[in-house]
Amino acid sequence: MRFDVLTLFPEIFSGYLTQSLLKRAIERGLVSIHLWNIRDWSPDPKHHKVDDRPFGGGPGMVLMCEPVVSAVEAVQAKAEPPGHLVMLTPQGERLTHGLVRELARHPRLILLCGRYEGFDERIRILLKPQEVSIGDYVCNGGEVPAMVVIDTVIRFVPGVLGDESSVVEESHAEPGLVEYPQYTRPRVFRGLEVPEVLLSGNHEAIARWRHEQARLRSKKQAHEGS
Ligand code: 6GU
Repeated sequence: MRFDVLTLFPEIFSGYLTQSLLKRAIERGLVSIHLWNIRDWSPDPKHHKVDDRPFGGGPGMVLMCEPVVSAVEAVQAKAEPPGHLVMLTPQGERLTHGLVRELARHPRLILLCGRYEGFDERIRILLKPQEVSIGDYVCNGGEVPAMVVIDTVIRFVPGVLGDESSVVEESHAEPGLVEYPQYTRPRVFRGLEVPEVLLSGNHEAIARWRHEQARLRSKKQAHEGS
């Protein structure tokens, strides 16, 4: 699966790209990530301007049509297929497990990251992106949300997770049912012991205990969420 990220700050991604799971997926040729600086498509050769003050007044700066539209069109033309365009914006559709799975069906995603006060409205009209938000809060730009999209989507790319079962078994794959508590060594830490059943070797009992714990946790979360 191929991702093309259009951003004003490609360097934000460098640490993330060299992180283990993603790094391994890239090395194995399962995922490729191409970073593009929107500034490179600025029509202004001197200052590489990409934003301007909003017509009608108001705070902040607005990303201009020309560099953004040119950048998206140029990047789409660089490889086949042109890719599914996703605009990261707090006004977008909320990223859920279901939306992640849908996005993962595309062989190529173009992720358009905004900054400042947003995009000129004509960018939406012309490019008709799918607008995606990662939650009910405002980030300073679309870069961290784009990393969230990549991080969640690649888990659905066959072979990316070492253990094929993980994506199914883990939290949120089963709607409303979250993970059970996990323990590793030591058996006692600051007086806190690992539940006896996990040391029993009784796989059936362990499965039952985990299922019950997961149920209790999802119940607790539902109450906290309301
Ligand atoms: Cl996609 N972008 C920004 N700037 N803030 C957000 C977001 C996206 N999703 C939640 N908050």
